Amino acid sequence: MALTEPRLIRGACPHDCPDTCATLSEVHNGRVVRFVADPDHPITQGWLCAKVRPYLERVYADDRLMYPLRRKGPKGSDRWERITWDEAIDEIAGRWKAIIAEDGAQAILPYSYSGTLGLVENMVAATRFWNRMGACGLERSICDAAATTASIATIGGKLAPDPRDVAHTKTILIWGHNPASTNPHFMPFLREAQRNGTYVVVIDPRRTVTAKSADLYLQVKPATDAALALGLMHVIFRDGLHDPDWLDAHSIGWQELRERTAHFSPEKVAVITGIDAETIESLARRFAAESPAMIKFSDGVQRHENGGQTIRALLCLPALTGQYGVRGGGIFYSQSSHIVWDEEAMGKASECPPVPRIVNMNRLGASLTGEVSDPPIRSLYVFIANPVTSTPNAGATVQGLMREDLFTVVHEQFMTDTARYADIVLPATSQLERDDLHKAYGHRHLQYNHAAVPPPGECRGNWQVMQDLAAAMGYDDPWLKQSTTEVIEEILEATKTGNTFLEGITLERLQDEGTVAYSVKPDEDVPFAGGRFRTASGKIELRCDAMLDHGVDPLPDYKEPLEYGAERNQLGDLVLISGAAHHFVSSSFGNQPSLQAKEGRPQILINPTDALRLGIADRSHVEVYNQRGSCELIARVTDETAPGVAVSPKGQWGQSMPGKRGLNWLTSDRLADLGGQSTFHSTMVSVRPVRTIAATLLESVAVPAD
Ligand SMILES: Nc1nc2c(c(=O)[nH]1)N[C@H]1C(S)=C(S)[C@@H](COP(=O)(O)OP(=O)(O)OC[C@H]3O[C@@H](n4cnc5c(=O)[nH]c(N)nc54)[C@H](O)[C@@H]3O)O[C@H]1N2
Ligand SMILES: Nc1nc2c(c(=O)[nH]1)N[C@H]1C(S)=C(S)[C@@H](COP(=O)(O)OP(=O)(O)OC[C@H]3O[C@@H](n4cnc5c(=O)[nH]c(N)nc54)[C@H](O)[C@@H]3O)O[C@H]1N2
Ligand code: SF4
Ligand SMILES: [Mo]
Repeated sequence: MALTEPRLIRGACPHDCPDTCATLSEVHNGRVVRFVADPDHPITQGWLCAKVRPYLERVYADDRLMYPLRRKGPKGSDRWERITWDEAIDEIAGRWKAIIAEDGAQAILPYSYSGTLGLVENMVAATRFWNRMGACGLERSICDAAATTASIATIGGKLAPDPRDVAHTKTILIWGHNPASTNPHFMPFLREAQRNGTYVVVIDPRRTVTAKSADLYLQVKPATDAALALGLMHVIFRDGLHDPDWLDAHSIGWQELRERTAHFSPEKVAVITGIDAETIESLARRFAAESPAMIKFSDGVQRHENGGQTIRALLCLPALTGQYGVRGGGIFYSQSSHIVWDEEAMGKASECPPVPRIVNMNRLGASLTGEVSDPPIRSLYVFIANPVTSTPNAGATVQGLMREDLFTVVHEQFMTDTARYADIVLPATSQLERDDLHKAYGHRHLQYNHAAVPPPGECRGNWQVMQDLAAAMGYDDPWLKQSTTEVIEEILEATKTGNTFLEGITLERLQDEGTVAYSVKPDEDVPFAGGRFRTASGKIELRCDAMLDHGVDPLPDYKEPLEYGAERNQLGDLVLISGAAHHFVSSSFGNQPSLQAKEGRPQILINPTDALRLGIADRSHVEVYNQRGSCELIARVTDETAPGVAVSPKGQWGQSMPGKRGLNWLTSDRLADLGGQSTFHSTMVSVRPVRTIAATLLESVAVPAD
């Protein structure tokens, strides 16, 4: 060992971020002493973001979970006793066997999402064992379900250009997306393009960091983007700026779309969106004339009740002027569909019982408290997720977790808001302590992550725990016993069939080189080259009849969310939007002191007009509340947000907030129009000053006794 040290180990950032940075760990005496970016990676380019630069603080944190724990006090009391892995696995398997004997495996719900995006530690661990068991399925719709459904139906998948192609873009609309925080390695390419003349437009209700450096910032009203897109299309059609030949050849339904957009005059759209008519007119003309023109969005813009239709409208716009298939033009959403891991190799579903029923993850609280019955969910297994902090309507989730008859296991790196309510807590490895394979969703590289050091304490990886549980349950399938590298190789080989992007890519190459670029043929480099779409029709479906199956209008349309209008609760008069925090990834890093200090205390941004109306001072404590719950935040009075819109970044942990209630105690768990999508931003709240003890005392003194 000593002879080979210090060693540099290649890895990949595991977090839910499009950049999937290539990392290097320097190991000394069995400990990682330096964790840096790979200087040779074409996208990472030698730097890590503010969140991951101090990664060793996370890996070697004092509060890292090291041993299995069993609850000692009442649920949520945070009192624990240390147990051995054998005890933990025996107890879990014993409880599950009893539940399965009485109610079937449908009463057991695994809940996981995006703590790591690794192929094995996320996707395989979330499928194989649970499929074998026949456990309750999870509809994984908290993040991107509406946009995924809309993209597949409209253009045939999530196929983005190479991020470096922004150099060819003349006009870019960054639409409901904040890459300065959420896709940081796109920013240098954008800046370079902007210096060379690319006109950058940011459309966001919040004047974000990204918006501050735009050439044009449009402070759109929340959830009105479909109307704005239809208004831009109105002008393009009205003024004959569209490309009828391209539309005839490569699209379905452009004449009907044109009729639909006739209802969205700039004047009408101005009233809906808050963007004045002249700006809509001039932006439409610029989008048509200054091409290649591109729309870049990510996942935040869809998180409201009409998120699916919104994405449909955004996808249609570049087609009008034939921007798809043009280098630097079209849509930049996600790279995910370039390589789609072979589902059968991953989950082995064909060898397993059918999934008995499916719970939508956004309805976790509702599902635990009555929405799912006959039988109810009797056991919950949470890993790579922190639903009490990150899932909507957290009050209902906590109510469910408090059920005496629910057996909850949480596999975690830290004692999160969710782990606190567990019956058994299991300690998880970090990315530096296991192998895995990562596929970026913001660029076209595979990254192999080598374990740099052995797991500390008794931490075990997700796939390892699934194997331990499988053995205890008596499942004997060979695919539950494969090593991580065997799993990766099997899935890689199965996915290669019919996917030219994987040509020449082998497990050995991935392990040796760490970063391997997709094998992109020249004619596949720009998505939709030649106007070829991956839809069944081969065209872009501006009118998309597949929408009818979802109960959605086949043409893009604008509707106001019910929570803002028709079903508005009297308790709310401000729209609450809660996008990404700059220094966390969802709730990950929310407990890391240096990042907490940079992010600041949990806050809510309120426009000065609202602050005046509500009697709220800058930096004062406020209670934010609605029909679902309440939480306490620090008010920041700022014109970064518009009147009527409050902004509070996601990810702050409830356990350090008053009443242990975080932001998601407020958020809507209604489902959006497509894909069972979350609707975090379709949330109305009220805000009032918190009556401090001092103020209450003063008032009681001031009231004259009679
Ligand atoms: N630093 C950091 N990076 C992250 C994450 C994080 O938590 N922190 N999360 C990761 C994850 S899980 C995801 S899915 C991606 C998301 O990546 P993004 O989509 O870029 O991030 P969000 O902040 O969720 O949403 C982007 C913007 O949408 C705006 N927005 C909200 N409602 C509307 C609306 O109705 N219209 C318009 N036009 N804009 C609206 C918000 O104000 C926000 O600035 O980021 C990933 N990267
Ligand atoms: N209000 C509001 N809430 C939101 C959003 C929003 O826009 N607004 N965005 C939503 C979005 S886009 C997303 S994707 C979700 C994300 O929601 P989640 O997937 O729940 O993500 P996190 O909250 O970051 O929790 C991930 C947890 O996994 C743990 N973890 C990391 N690696 C491992 C591992 O290898 N093994 C195990 N067992 N655990 C591990 C981390 O410690 C962390 O506690 O949040 C959603 N929540
Ligand atoms: S969170 Fe994103 S930007 Fe930061 S290191 Fe990870 S992949 Fe790179
Ligand atoms: Mo997400």
